[in-house]
Amino acid sequence: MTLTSILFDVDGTLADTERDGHRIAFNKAFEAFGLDWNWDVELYGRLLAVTGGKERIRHYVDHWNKAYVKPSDFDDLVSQLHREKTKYYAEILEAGNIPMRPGISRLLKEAMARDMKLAIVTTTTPGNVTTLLKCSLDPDAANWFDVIAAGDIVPAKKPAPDIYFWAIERLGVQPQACIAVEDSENGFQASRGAGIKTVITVTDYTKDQNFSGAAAILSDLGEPETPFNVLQGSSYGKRYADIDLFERWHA
Ligand code: XBP
Ligand code: MG
Repeated sequence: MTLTSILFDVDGTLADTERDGHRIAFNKAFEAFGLDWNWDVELYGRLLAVTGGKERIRHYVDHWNKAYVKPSDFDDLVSQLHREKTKYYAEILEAGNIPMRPGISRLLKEAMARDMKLAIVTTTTPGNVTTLLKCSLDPDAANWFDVIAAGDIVPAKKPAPDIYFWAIERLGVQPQACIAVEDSENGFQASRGAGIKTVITVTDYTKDQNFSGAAAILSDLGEPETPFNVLQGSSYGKRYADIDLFERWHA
């Protein structure tokens, strides 16, 4: 089957958002609510095992802060904390501090020039996606995508495949016509669970995770002047990922 569609994860894949974006925003929200919780770089890496910010806060309280006595309205508190966190995260993006990863802008433009279908498939809050695209890619970049699948639209977040199933149904394509780009084991399990071939671009947080069965594992998508490192799979003699290379991985 011909490759018609590329599906992109957001956090860790489009941009390295977690350590200096989401993590900082969570900590600011905790401080604003008078909580002495602080997620350092190492702890946050462990908390990334759970996708979704609200889910991550609950997981932290249940597993890492057992001394904390939950108030009766704890669910409300989680929602409020997460809203506050989302506000701070937008401020960080608007300050222009989170660039796109190498090759993302170039590959998206090449895919559009070839009339391919593009989708975003993420567990993050929808507003985070549009703000990131606007601030770090292009003012109009949200319109580059045929489908944006984000946040709570499916109850079961990655590693469940549900968000990928939702996205390909909206795109109107078969999984065999797609490639996904992911950075994490949770994301890879989701895309693979939906039957979609997946290329991995690792981050510092995910480089030691298990990606066996991926079409390729790369440092990043690379640029002509700053080539990628191929950690697993073949680059067919190429120095950066373009649509031709995606077609070879897909074949
Ligand atoms: C990554 C996530 C998200 C973010 C935080 O998603 O798990 O939860 O860490 O965003 P992906 P929210 O890699 O699928 O893009 O606080 O908005 O959930
Ligand atoms: Mg990710």
